[in-house]
Amino acid sequence: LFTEINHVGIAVADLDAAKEFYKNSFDMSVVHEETNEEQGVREAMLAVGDSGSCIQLLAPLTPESTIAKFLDKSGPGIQQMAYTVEDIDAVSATLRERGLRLLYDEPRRGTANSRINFIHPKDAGGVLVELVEPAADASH
Ligand code: V0V
Repeated sequence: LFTEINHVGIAVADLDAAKEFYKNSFDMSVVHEETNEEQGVREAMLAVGDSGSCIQLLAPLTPESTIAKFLDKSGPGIQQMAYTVEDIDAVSATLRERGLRLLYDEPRRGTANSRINFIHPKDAGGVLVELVEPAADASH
């Protein structure tokens, strides 16, 4: 169903401070950064060496946003596990057939113009699982 781990998403209060920490502590640098108003986040992708794996730092845009709520409840830390899929519509249909709830009826726009949806954490063992169908021209 899933072809690889796309990224692990980490909630942070301050994106710039988190980027500094990852740079200074782990020599990890930003390969992509954007603001996603619909998702209420500023996000930065950081590459793990040349592996193609990334972590995604997620900072809240507003106090009502999903990430702000997560920070209030759980504090900073891992918020989501994102898998790459080739065809998000087909994978979503399969998951629904298997009785899992997806958060959105139709995929929404994610990082670098990917198409994304989420499995409710209550249906996935307490893990917020994100499905990512990368844009055709994207490297991740
Ligand atoms: C909430 N819960 C979680 C969780 N968030 N469990 C594991 N991981 C998380 N991240 C649990 C929570 O402890 C509750 O369990 C229960 O789910 C209901 O949570 P809640 O506090 O009432 O929170 P809600 O219902 O307001 O929101 C939860 C959901 C929300 C998952 C529906 O976070 C959401 O819509 N997430 C999808 C969008 C998103 O995460 N966007 C930001 C990333 P108990 O206490 O009842 O047992 S944007 C992104 O990833 C982008 C742009 C990208 O990758 O491209």
